[in-house]
Amino acid sequence: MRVKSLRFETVVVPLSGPIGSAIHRFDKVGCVLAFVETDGGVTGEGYAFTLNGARLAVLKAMMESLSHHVIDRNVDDCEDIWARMWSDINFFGQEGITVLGMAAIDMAIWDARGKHAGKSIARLLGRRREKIKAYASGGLVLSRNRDELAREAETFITMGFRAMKVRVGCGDLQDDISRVRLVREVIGPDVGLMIDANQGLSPKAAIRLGRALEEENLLWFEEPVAASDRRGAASVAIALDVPIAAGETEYARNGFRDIVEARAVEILMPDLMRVGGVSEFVKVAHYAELNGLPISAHLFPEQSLQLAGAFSNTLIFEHVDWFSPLYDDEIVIKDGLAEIPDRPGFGFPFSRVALERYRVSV
Ligand code: SMN
Ligand code: MG
Repeated sequence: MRVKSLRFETVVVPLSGPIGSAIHRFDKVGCVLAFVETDGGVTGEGYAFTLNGARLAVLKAMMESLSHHVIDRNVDDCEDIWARMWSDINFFGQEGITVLGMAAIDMAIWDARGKHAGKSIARLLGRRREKIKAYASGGLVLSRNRDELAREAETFITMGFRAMKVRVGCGDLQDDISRVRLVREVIGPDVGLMIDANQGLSPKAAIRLGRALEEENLLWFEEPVAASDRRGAASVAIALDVPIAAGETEYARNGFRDIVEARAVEILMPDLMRVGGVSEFVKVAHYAELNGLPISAHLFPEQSLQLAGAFSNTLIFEHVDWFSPLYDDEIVIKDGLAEIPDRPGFGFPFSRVALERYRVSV
């Protein structure tokens, strides 16, 4: 099945409220959607996104610059297409915007492969499970006050979640501690709780915070320090019992090799666009497994579900509702578990109505 054309659309989707972390502040997400049309009558879909819609034009131009690697190619040659794009971006650098551009195209090709075969991507990769434990990640952020934090934690429980993540790194260690303790009080001892500092702490501050929260029985401590500070992250990992999770800021094989070799991380969190798409996600997931490390995909909830369905070392699934307005289908969460759709490709085609509503020109 050959690719006849590749086209892109840009959308900006408003969130239900602002999201503030130690380093982010956004109230909408902008996406460049990639559509691969094949001579088999199938449309494969993928995307990459930016916070607040910043630099959408750059991202779109990056994708357009890679189109010639895909046109007229058989979608089953996805490994060769990936390798050619990877080689092409070498001159600009194999991280950042270059990798995001490749990733959206690679995702669209895998979606087309699945749709052509009439199989979900989990089935194409080899299925491991039909449901996965989920955690709520789209709230409990620094931009909520204490009342909002408590109410949101309760809402997540009502929605069926049995695990959730709180953002820390507000600049005041005592505040961070009391906000995490407040959420723990609201949800009780049996609901999974993790923290994410979004790179906002020094290694010493991270160790102090981790020690102060030992009693809270956290599932992990995510991105305690700057992603570039591998040595600092390793020192936090040695000092604390709570597992250190990171990887959302790493690009492709090189990034994951570096954090694993530095012993800076105990749970790997590949992000479908920053890792370079499905083709590279597969390699990172297996690399983690060979190193005895669990993974938990970062964002791309509708697509990452298929990956959670395929790899033995998947720990838990990150749920946010930020992108859900783009789809007709919804992620189903019951008793703390997310259902992994058994529909062709990613199983979440973009809604035509949503594309009309959120389309922007860049
Ligand atoms: C996160 C990522 C991107 C924007 C805001 C927050 C967060 C996560 O680190 O893990 O989801
Ligand atoms: Mg994070």
